[in-house]
Amino acid sequence: MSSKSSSIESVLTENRSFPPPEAFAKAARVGSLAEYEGLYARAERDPEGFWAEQAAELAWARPWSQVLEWKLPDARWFVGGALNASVSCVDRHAASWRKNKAAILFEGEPGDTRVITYGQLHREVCRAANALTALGIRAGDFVAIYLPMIPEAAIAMLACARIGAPHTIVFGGFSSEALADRIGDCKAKAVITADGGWRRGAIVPLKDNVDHALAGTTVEHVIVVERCKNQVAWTSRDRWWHDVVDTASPAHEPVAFDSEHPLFSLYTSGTTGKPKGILHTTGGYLTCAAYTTKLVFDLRDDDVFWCTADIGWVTGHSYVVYGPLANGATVMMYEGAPNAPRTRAFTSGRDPGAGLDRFWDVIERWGVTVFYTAPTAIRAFMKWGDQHPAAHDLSSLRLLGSVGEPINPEAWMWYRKEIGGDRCPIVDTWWQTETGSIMISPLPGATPTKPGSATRPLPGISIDIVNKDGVPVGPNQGGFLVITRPWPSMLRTIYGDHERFRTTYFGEIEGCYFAGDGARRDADGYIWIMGRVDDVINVAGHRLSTMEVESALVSHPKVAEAAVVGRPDDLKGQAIVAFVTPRSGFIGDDALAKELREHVAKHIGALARPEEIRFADALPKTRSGKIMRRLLREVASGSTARGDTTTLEDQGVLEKLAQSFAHDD
Ligand code: 7RM
Repeated sequence: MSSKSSSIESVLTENRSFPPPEAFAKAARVGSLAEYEGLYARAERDPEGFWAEQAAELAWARPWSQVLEWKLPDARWFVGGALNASVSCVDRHAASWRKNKAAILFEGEPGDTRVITYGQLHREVCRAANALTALGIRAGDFVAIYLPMIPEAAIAMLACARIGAPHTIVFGGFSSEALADRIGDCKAKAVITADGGWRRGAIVPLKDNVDHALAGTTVEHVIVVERCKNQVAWTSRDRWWHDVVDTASPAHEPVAFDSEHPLFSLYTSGTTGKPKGILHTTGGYLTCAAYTTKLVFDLRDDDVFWCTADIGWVTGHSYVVYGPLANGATVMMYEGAPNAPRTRAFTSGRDPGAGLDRFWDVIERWGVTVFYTAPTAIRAFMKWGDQHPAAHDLSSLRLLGSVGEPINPEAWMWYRKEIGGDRCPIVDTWWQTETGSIMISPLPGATPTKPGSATRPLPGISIDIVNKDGVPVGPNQGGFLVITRPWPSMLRTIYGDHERFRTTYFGEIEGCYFAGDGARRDADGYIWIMGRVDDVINVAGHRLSTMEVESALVSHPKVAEAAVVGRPDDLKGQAIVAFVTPRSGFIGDDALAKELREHVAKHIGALARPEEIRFADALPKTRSGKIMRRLLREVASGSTARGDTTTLEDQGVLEKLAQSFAHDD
């Protein structure tokens, strides 16, 4: 083990000896549905008063003079206020009894571990801030971060925030072209990367990718964390993190920035090929990240919160770094793949197994109490088999979360039973990169859940479901999900394209924010997200949501996962093609295909019976678990043009699917 690691047991014992939880929340834990409704009503009556109360939980250097200035589509929150995000996330805890509390529990894919207390995090963030400043990075300069899930990722983000340099994180699984596009778009002055990162036992060559991406860019400096000790090329703009950060002073006087100072931009794909740089600002974003973490996950000082998202995704921004740290919580950070075993060097020579239980192993060894992951991961776990979680003691868990796509009821039930042991509430949280923080979610212990529904909006969030004229639709009628009032963590613009921002989000439905999702609200006021409105197939003049057909398929006991697309069809306009991954132990043969076609016909109607069923071991997905239907459409229609595949997690999957098509036909 490296000298940086310390024993897990000692940290957890330390945690238990701290004083009981205190002062997390003035808007305390919500204990019942009536209490939720009361809080919701209060926020509706006085939204600005409500949000001011939430913002007051942060450390402000200068109070705001006005809560909100709103001129659709432009919002300014906490106008005149000034703060430094890293002070709320780090300094105030480091200056309290939490200084020796673990902020980050880290496990690398090989099995190496580190524990970083709030006191240590403070010193590291200060060092990194000093190092960036010494290199000439100033407030307003963009810094690109291209790192694996290692503590330096959080440290780099907070150091950028500390000096007012907005960060743009590019997911480590993205190619050098994707990185170059994003660096070029935000005109980043520096890149923080690593020599490599571990993924399924292999090294992702991050530094090499950066080198390829940098030709003809504005980047002046590259800071490289030594992680895998793989060989890297070196130029005059490169610096080792340990040379510039470890040697810098651990003291740094933070400057306060305007509440509307940009905190970060994060690229997300849109309907056109060009990714959108979603811009978030400081006061409003941090207010909501902190508020929603407190409300939805109800974190206490003895919790270990594990949000499995990579920091390259907005979920990692809000629920690995800004939200939990603003609350003084302990977060778990794991570098690698969910199906990678530790190496023998870290299992005291014991057989590490195949690694299909890695997440449960992490939960057990670190005592994770709150676990937040994506339905796609849950369906993978189902596919790998129940014996893997069953082999571990998961009794430390008290709350489970889901995010990224609608969770099918079967996966929900499996999650509840096999992982939560029927004991843990599940929070199904709906939100977007654009919303910055959770908008719709049950509150544990207050909102009765229904499998597959994100339930009701959080206090302060005004949601409606409307038709294209903006008229609210009735119960159980499908419509567009909109947010009818501004909220502090709303995106402020698409970087460099304010007009696209206006038309995309405020130009579709008069007077409100258009999320791009279809949804319905049931008679109890529960919201059911139906998926992106552009994922619609038209079969013989009937509009079908791909989601609907997929839900029917995954309700079949032999199906682990399904993706449905339309293929041009001379007769019907579009024909339904379903890509299906069977659950372990079942074979995708003609008999199963027939069974599934009938199953869908029975559940939805003959109209929805898939024309064709294609079995595949895996579906092409983004890292956050969103099935890339566009690619499947291309495969299904026999086209070889692939367009932009930079967000695809595993390029191999696509090759396989295309081949299976060519050979089977
Ligand atoms: C956090 C995140 C946003 C899109 C969104 C939805 C889908 C996310 C849920 C969900 C149903 C959920 N940001 N989505 N969460 N659909 N239930 N709980 O995923 O910008 O990457 O994606 O994801 O379609 O519009 S994101």
